Amino acid sequence: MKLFWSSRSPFVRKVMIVAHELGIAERIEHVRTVVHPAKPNAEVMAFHPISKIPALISDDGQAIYDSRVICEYLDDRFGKGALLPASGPGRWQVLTRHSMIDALTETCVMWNGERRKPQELRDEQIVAASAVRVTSGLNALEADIAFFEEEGLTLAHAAAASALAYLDFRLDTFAWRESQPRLSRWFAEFSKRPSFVETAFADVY
Ligand SMILES: N[C@@H](CCC(=O)N[C@@H](CS)C(=O)NCC(=O)O)C(=O)O
Repeated sequence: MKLFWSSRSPFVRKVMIVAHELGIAERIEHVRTVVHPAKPNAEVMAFHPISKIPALISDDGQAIYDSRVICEYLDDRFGKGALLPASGPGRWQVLTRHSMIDALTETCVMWNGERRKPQELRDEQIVAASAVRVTSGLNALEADIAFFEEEGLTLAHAAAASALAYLDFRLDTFAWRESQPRLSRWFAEFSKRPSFVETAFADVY
């Protein structure tokens, strides 16, 4: 399999955490990729028409995206569904949490992009609203912490770890740990997992 990959992307990292947890990380060839909203990447667009990463090319040549679909594909194909219940309320719980955390991550990516703009181009309303949304998402995770502490590993756990790591990577002045103490402790524990250590962010590609 090939993965359009970057060491800076929280969505790529989530997929690779899942791949490590499933023991299949070495079966995924990284295609180092640079993407930017202002510069659609023709190589990626040949597989993902909107030029987003991650995008996976399966062994039989099928393009699979976005990150949620890739995670579910890997779990189904290699994990026998270990990271997502097959049916029942538990399935919708994991899928809904995963979606919320992805929305939180998207907000962090947008926030980081806005923050880095020169002051005359920066929209301070977007910056302020991003902080409100992210705080609200983290509050929801803190309120829901029993799920993360007590359930076995799910796709939502991988998504949460990647989202929190991205905050440290790109938005480290946003101090969330004091107001989310249980989430902070859960994240500190998760950070010891080899799947997390092996997928560290780097400002390279
Ligand atoms: N919902 C998508 C989001 C992917 C996404 O936004 N990826 C960013 C990199 S972190 C990207 O491809 N940005 C390039 C662009 O927006 O053109 C997923 O979960 O895969």
